[in-house]
Amino acid sequence: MKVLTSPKLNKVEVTSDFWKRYRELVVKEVLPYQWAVMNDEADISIAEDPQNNGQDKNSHAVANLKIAAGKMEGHHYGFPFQDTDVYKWLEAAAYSFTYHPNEDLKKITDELIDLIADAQDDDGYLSTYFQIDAPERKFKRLQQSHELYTMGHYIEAGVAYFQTTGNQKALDIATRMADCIDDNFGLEDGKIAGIDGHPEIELALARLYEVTDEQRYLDLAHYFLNQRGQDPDFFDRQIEKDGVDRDLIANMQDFPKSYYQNDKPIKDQEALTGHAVRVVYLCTGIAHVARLTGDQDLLAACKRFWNDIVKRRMYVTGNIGSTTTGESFTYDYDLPNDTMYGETCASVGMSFFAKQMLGVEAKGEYGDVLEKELFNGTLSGMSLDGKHFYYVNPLEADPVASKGNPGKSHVLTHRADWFGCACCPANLARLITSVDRYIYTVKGDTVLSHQFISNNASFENGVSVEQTNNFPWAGDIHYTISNPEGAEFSFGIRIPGWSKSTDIKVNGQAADLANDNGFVYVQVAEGTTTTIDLDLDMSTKFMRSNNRNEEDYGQVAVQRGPIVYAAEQEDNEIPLWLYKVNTKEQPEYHFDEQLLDGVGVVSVVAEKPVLDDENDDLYVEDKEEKLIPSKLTLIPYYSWANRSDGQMRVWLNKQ
Ligand code: FUB
Ligand code: ZN
Repeated sequence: MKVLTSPKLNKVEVTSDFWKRYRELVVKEVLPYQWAVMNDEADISIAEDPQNNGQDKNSHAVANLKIAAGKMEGHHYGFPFQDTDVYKWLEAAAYSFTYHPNEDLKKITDELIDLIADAQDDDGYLSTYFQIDAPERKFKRLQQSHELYTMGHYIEAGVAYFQTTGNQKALDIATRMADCIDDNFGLEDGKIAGIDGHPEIELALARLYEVTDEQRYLDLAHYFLNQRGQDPDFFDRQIEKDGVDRDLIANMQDFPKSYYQNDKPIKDQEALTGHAVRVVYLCTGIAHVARLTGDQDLLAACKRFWNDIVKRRMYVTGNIGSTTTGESFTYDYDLPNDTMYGETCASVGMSFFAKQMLGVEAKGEYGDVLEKELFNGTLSGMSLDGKHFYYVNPLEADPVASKGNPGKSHVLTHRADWFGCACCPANLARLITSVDRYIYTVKGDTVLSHQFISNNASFENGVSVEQTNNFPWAGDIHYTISNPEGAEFSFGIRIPGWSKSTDIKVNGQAADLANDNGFVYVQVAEGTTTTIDLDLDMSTKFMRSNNRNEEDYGQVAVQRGPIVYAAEQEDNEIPLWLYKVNTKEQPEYHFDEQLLDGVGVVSVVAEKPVLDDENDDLYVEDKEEKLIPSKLTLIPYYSWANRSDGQMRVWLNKQ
């Protein structure tokens, strides 16, 4: 008798031109460049590091591992979490093998696994700063040490490397690390009843559990989530013992407990605040563990925290983190555009969170935000040549302001070669090389197609899905779904929040499908081939912000499909703040193949006053302004700062 099985995803081959360009760029430029930088072999300048971390030209990240492995002499250099640059890079490389096998790179990564194994202590511990220069302080200053954060990043890389190459050693390093952490942390006598100041280990252990099926790892992830906020003085007591004047990262102890999300237990937190990347990594772990364990408190918490971020603290581009002070969230609706932070890692982390929320429940909003991040807030973190990066992603920038106002010096108007704290570049690389994992979510007998990224997907039960489109530039999306011998299943397609009218045809016939929480569903029976054609509303829209947000009141942002647009000095006469957009006139749109590697360009009708003379008085009585008809040319936000150094604005004054 034939056993019919539910669909389980096997492989997703990305065929989207947009994403293929980025994914090949990572293989050809980004990975070799970052490897050279981490080996101190690249001729780079990191003098403009907005974090002003007092670094020299070198990363030293690979050298730290060599020293820990006894293959080189010297001291550790860089942040205590410098190892994570290498691990994120390794994870990015691991995913790249699924679409671009590369023997030369594989030789490097296999050798890197060997090096990491050699650097690992016998008990599974691995954090090169402590191994090289402060063994007596292991696990003694967890607020700042990033030891579990660092090992968490390796665990993620090890899992990915094992999954894509079958390298058992890569996974063994990860399980030995997890065992070490399990031996040292927990509520049992003799263990440390503590947590790490930077969440990451939770989401990493959940991933490790999924590949090993080892319950202890899920329990440990659950422990770290439950323990957070149970003992708010834990870090202070450790610091007292370790020595108050011995900060591993200057002044980190001055931040409040909420900065580390350690002021209250997760179940009692209304919203999370503090450091933005910490928040979204924590939320990713909460959602993942909630799904795996069914913990109702965690389920409720991740929905609460999602709502708070998305409804009150997120920029129109998906960026998060309103202030450079502590790279943090501030308060609801505080979304300044020119002093903001919007760290690339925070948008990458928000993508992780959205992916996990899609696993928790089939709600289109999660796919909407994931899409917003993928096409805007994350991609802006890298230049089109793959060798320059943004840490801070502003929505308004002016080189004169960045140079002249210390409060804006963290806002760069061109991307940097590298950073003293280089968390973002490889984080973005691993997101791009794994974007195939962000297209579908399978839940029981339902396959959710939530991202419009052309691909060929195959499932273990013989089901295949071909998705073709020219997204994000065109809104016609086509699916061919064959189900030769699998069980009947439900195929859910996200209807994006921005598409106000969507035509759907099933097998060539117009279909009136109910929108259920942002998805429409088509049943796919055994032995059938089903075609679905979607026509999304790609009209260019003027967006406004909730008017509780003071910064954007009276202004509009331009969006077409998922792409948020920006005006740049390169295309428009400055100052950009003088333009007043006429929102009653429909913007023009065309695709320019030659510009910025091929982008959609929008032109909006505007008016602007004549620029006052430098010798005019600073203040004069207000009179009706004479406005001159004008136009503003806009390019996708993600592609800004790839030409000359100049002003940029997303939010534009409205007539
Ligand atoms: O603390 C480790 C990483 O460095 C964080 O995730 C980033 O925000 C940067 O501060
Ligand atoms: Zn970062």
